[in-house]
Amino acid sequence: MTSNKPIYVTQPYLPPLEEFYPYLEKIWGSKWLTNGGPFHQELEIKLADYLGVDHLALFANGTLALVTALQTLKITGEVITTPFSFVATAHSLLWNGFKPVFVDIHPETFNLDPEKIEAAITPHTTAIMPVHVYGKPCDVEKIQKIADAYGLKVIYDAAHAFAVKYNGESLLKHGDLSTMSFHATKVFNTFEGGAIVCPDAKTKKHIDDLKNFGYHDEVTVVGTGINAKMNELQSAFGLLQLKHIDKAIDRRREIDAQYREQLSSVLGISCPTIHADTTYNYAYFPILIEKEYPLSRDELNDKLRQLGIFPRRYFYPLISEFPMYRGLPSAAQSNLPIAKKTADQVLCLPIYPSLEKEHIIRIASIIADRK
Ligand code: T4K
Repeated sequence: MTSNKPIYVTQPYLPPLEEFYPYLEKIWGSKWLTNGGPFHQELEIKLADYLGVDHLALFANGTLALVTALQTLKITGEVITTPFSFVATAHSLLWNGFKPVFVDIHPETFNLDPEKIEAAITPHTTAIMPVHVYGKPCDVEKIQKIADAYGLKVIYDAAHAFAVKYNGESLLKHGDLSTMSFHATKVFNTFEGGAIVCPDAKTKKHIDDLKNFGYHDEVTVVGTGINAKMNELQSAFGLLQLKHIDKAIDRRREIDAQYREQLSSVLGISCPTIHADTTYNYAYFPILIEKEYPLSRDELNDKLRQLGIFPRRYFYPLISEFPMYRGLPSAAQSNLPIAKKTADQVLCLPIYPSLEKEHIIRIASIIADRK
C-alpha cells in the first residue's frame, strides 16, 4: 500500500531502532563520547576495509573534510574545480583563501572535462579539485596525467562516491586525497559525517592532528587545525549502518533499473549513462529534460511538486552563479556552456531504499504523461 506522504528526493536509510540500543548502552557505560573513542576507531578500520582503501580519517562532515584536505596538502593560490557541484566544493577553497578557477564539464559524465583543464592552468595553480558528481567517476587517468605534467595535487571531492569502484578498484584511491560525505542524504550516513581517504599512515596522522585543532600530542600543535572530529554516537550509527549497506545499495540498484525501464521510451527524457568498468552506488537518478520533451525542466519540477513528489535540481544554479563567485573571470557563462545547459536541464528523481515500486511507476507515468 502506498501512502500520501511526500516523496522526497531522498530519505535516510535507518536500520531497525532496537539494533541501535546496544551501541547506546556501550557509550553510556564507557562515558567515552568523542575524541577518537572506541567506536570511532572501529569505524575507521571497518570502513577502510569495506571500501578497499588503505587509510581513512573520519570527519564531522564532508565540508570540514574538504577544508582539511586542502590544508593537509599545503595548497596555495589557484585551484581548478567544477561549477557543477554542491556549493561546499568551492566554499572549501574560499574558506582557505584560495581562488577557485572554474572549468567546464563533460556533457556525458557531468564531471570536469579533462580536455579543458590545461587551458586554465597558470603559474599560480597548485591543485585540481574535481568532483565525482552523482558518484560517476571522473576521467581519473587523464586528470592524473595533467597533474603529473604540471606538478599539481589532485583532491577528489568524492562526497557522492561511497563504495564506487572503477576497473574493480575503489574510486577513492585516485588522486592525492579523496573526501567523502556521510550526511543524512547520502548512500551511507552517520547523520552528519565525512572522511578523508589517504594513501599512507603518516598522512593519516597529520590529518588526525589537523582535525583535532592541530594537536600532535598533549603539548605540541603542528598546524592551524580545526575541530572536525566525528563523535561516538555518529560512529556507532555508522557501524550499524555498515551492516546494512549492501542491502541498501542493492535496493538502489533495483530502483535505478526500474526507472530506466519505465522511462526509456519517453521522448526527450535521457537517463544517466552506465559504463561496464564502473560499479555504481546509485546515489542519485539524474534525468535530463531535452528539447523534444514538451515541458521545460522547471515546469516538470513544478508539476511533480504539486503532486507531492519532490525531486531536486542538483546542481542548479551553478556554483559560479552565486554572488561570491560570479565576478571571477572563469565564472563567465561563455566559459561554462555545458555546465550551464546541464544545470538548466537536470532533475534528480527520488531514489532511496524504502522507495516503493508503486512510487516509481507513479513518478514515471507522470513524466511519461508529457502534459
Ligand atoms: N561536496 C559535494 C559534492 C556535496 O554534494 C556535498 C553535500 C558536500 C561536498 C558537503 O558535504 P557535507 O558537509 O554536507 O557532509 C543536501 C545535503 O545537505 C548535502 O550534504 C549534499 N551535499 C547536498 C547535495 O544535498 P540540501 O540542502 O539539498 O538538503 P535538504 O535538507 O534539502 O534535504 C534533501 C531532502 O532529503 C529533503 O527534502 C528531505 C530529505 N531529508 C533530508 C534530511 C536532512 C530527510 O528525509 N531527512 C533528513 O534528515 O543539501
